[in-house]
Amino acid sequence: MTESAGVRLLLVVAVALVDADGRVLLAQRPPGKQLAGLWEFPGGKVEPGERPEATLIRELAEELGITVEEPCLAPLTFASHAYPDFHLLMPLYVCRRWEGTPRSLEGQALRWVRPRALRDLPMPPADAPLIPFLIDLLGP
Ligand code: 9L3
Ligand code: MG
Repeated sequence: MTESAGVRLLLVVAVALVDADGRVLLAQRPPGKQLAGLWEFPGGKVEPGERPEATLIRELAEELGITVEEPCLAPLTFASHAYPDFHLLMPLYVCRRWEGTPRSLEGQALRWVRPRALRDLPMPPADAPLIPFLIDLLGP
């Protein structure tokens, strides 16, 4: 979190993992966490001094047990949302190649869904506006 002129900016990176059928992996935020129950693109906070791609590689290993090589992370777009107490800025990457099978290592439910079906899942306010970009890229 950085502070400037009273605005707190939180940089979070997220990724659309895309399987061979064009489905995308969503993770459900576990009970007890902020925004519990909502379905999000996997990712997390960028630590001070960390490159965003390194954050994603770290988070994907910690949360899903998969290994991603940096060249497989393609930037797609940015999301942003102003919460009452901070402003979230969230680049979204796309990744189609990884090693291992994503599994829940932090108690989060996981689902593979077609981009069109993302509209039926309750998502955090930063994530929902990303759906049209994925439909453009992957089809419905
Ligand atoms: N967040 C929103 N969408 C996402 C991710 C990975 C994170 N796809 C939001 C939820 C929290 C903040 O970013 O407000 C930090 O996330 P976390 O560290 O609590 O997972
Ligand atoms: Mg996370």
